[in-house]
Amino acid sequence: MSTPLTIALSKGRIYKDSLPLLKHAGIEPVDDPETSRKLILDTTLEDVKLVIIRTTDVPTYVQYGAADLGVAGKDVLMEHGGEGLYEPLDLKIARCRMMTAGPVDAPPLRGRLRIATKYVNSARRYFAEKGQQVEIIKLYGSMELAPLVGLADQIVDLVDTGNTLKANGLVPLEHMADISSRLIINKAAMKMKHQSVKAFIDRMAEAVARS
Ligand code: PRT
Ligand code: MG
Repeated sequence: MSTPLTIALSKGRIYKDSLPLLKHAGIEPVDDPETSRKLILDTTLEDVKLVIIRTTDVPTYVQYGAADLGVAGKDVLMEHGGEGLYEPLDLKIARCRMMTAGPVDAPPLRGRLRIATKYVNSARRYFAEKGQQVEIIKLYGSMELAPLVGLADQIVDLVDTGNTLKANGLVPLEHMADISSRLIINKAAMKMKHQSVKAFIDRMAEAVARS
C-alpha cells in the first residue's frame, strides 16, 4: 500500500477483537495501546497508522477525515447518525443487544415512563416508533443505578451476558437492536483513496468470512 491510511480504533474490546482482522489485512500495530501512552500507533505497514480514541469519537474522526477508516459499534453509529460515513462491512465483533431493562419488581407506572440512558437518540426513536410518550434522561455511564435510586423507571443499555443487570436487580425487557461493530469509511477517502481503501475492505471482509 502506498497511499497513507489512518484507521481509528478505541481501546478495550473493539481493539482486541479488531486485531486478528487487521492482522489478516497485513496490519499489526508496533505498540500496544493498553500499555503505551501513544495515541498514534505505527504498524507493520509503513503507510498505515492507527489512532486510538474514545469509542464515541470514532465516527466523528472518520466523518471529518481525521481518520480515513474506523471501527465503531452500531450503538455508537446509531447515536452519531452516520453523516459523512460509509458503513460497508459488519465485522461481527463486540456483539451484544441494545435493550430496555427495569427492576424485577417494578411498581405500577404513574405518569410518563422515565428512561435513563446514554443512547438518547436510539431511545427516542424506539419509543416514538412504538407511539409511547417517554421522558429521556441522558447519563454517561452506570445506567443500572438509575432505577435503583428512583432517577428513572427503566434504562436503555447494552446487554451481553445479562450479569450486570442481574447484579443490580434488573431484568431485560425489550430487545431494541442487535449490535456489532462496523467498518466505517470517510466518504471523501473512499473516492480519493479508492484503491487502497477498497483493498483494505476486501481483506477485512475475507477475514470476517473466515472468523
Ligand atoms: O467502557 P468505557 O467507558 O471505557 O468505554 P466504552 O463503553 O465506550 O467502550 P467498551 O470497550 O466498553 O465498548 C465498546 C463497544 O463494545 C460498545 O460501543 C459496543 O458496541 C460493544 N459492546 C459489546 C459492549 C458490550 N458488548 C457490553 N456488554 N459495550 C458495553 N457493554 C457493557 C454494557 O454497557 C453493560 O455495562 O457491558 C455491560 C453488560 O454486559 P453483561 O455481559 O453484564 O450483560
Ligand atoms: Mg464500556
